[in-house]
Amino acid sequence: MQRTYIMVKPDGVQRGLIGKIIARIEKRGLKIVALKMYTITEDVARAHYGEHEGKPFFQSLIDFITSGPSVSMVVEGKESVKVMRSIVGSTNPLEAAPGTIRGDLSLDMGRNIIHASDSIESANREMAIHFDESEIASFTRIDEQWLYE
Ligand code: IDP
Ligand code: MG
Repeated sequence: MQRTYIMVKPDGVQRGLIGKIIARIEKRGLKIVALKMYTITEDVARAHYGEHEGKPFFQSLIDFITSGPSVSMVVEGKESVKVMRSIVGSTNPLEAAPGTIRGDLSLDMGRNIIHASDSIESANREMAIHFDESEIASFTRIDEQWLYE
């Protein structure tokens, strides 16, 4: 099974959307195997968004992501990277399809409430930034035999 890294960003936390977002992930059948809330430090934020260093929005992105608590998760399941990117929707909420998290719950590129890793390589890199391996649980959900053939 594949793992991906998900973050409810500070705007999602402030707007009281943690539960709604987690419910969508769980309902799809994906399994949350790690979860914690903390305020990301500047160093962690720069490592997490390293690929965007030098872009015009980089500093405001760092300021925003460190501005308050966010919720970090590891989500596991069949093709979880691809499935989570499709549940999350396009980066620009104005282009995100209705039914996606961003398309239903946000309006602005800089306030798009959730992060999801864009590849298996990014997922592995981001999980290692935010979690120790010992913080990631290994268990079977009781509905797994009905989720997978
Ligand atoms: P993603 O979150 O859909 O993977 P990325 O291109 O990796 O999108 O960008 C990371 C985050 O940086 C986005 O979620 C968004 O919050 C912010 N961002 C990306 N491009 C812009 C921009 O052009 N203006 C403002 N913020 C941006
Ligand atoms: Mg990205």
